[in-house]
Amino acid sequence: VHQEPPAGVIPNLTFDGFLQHWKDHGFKKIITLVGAGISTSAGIPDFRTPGTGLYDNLKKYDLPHPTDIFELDYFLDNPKPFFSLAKELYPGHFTPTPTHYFIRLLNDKGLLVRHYTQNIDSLERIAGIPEEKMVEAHGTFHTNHCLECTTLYSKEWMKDKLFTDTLPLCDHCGGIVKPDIVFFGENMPESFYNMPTEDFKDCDLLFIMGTSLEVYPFASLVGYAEPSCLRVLINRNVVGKFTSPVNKRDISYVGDCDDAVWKIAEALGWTAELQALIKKE
Ligand code: CNA
Repeated sequence: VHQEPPAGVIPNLTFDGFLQHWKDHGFKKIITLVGAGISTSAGIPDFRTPGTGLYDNLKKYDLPHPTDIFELDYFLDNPKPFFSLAKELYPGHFTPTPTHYFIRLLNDKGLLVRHYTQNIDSLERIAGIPEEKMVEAHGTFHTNHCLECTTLYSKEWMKDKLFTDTLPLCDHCGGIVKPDIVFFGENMPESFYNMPTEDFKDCDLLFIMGTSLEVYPFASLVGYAEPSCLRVLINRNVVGKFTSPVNKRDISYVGDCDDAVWKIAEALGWTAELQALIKKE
């Protein structure tokens, strides 16, 4: 017996259809999943964009494989490439993008359940997204630990070492001190494992922005969305499973994050508020 596939969660599964639905019916519980692509317009390169991505620009460090820069074993042998990259990416030199402020605006309007980020640039903190609303899945530069004796070091302590090109060695045991950035094979923060089940209950809109969805387990978060949750991918290229022929709830906006958020703001009459947030900060 031929069965019609069930209708989509909104009548028109296009970006315009999504904007129309938001205007007519609203969304109540929004989650954002983001990656390096939301920060490229701030001047921070992503990993995988050919040519400008960091993986294509690590040649000067002479790594056997570009991803070695985030491998713990490699780091213990040769920490210099990571520290010179850390210096390049160090928070404080960059300004958040319209996309960061759009997410802040979602929070100000009481719509943001949680912001899950793979980024380590701290731009969401600078944009004013409250710490308790975030899961910084790949860690931050805000804290540092000695890998030998686990002594905690401040951001200022590490910054001083980085910017004087001094290898950060523990004052107590001489072990190497590493920013709490999650390396391959290291555990993610507890919140990454504890929060999603509750967060995704009744979530009606999931934004996936500026990520290649190639890094697991982060990428598996898209699977937590219930069938009734609309998933909107905003990325320069289509990634993940957003090409299903029996799609009922996925929308892809292929283009720049900032362009997309300005379009959303315009459709909802939020342009002035978004501009004001950007100017104020
Ligand atoms: P990625 O694998 O480099 O993918 C980035 C994606 O964003 C690609 O699909 C790009 O096409 C897309 N993209 C780039 N610019 C834009 C834009 N302006 N608008 C829309 N799409 C865009 O990066 P992921 O975050 O997916 O990979 C996960 C890694 C990257 C995480 O572990 C991060 O820690 C790491 N990373 C973070 C930063 C940062 O903190 N800003 C920078 C570089 C790498």
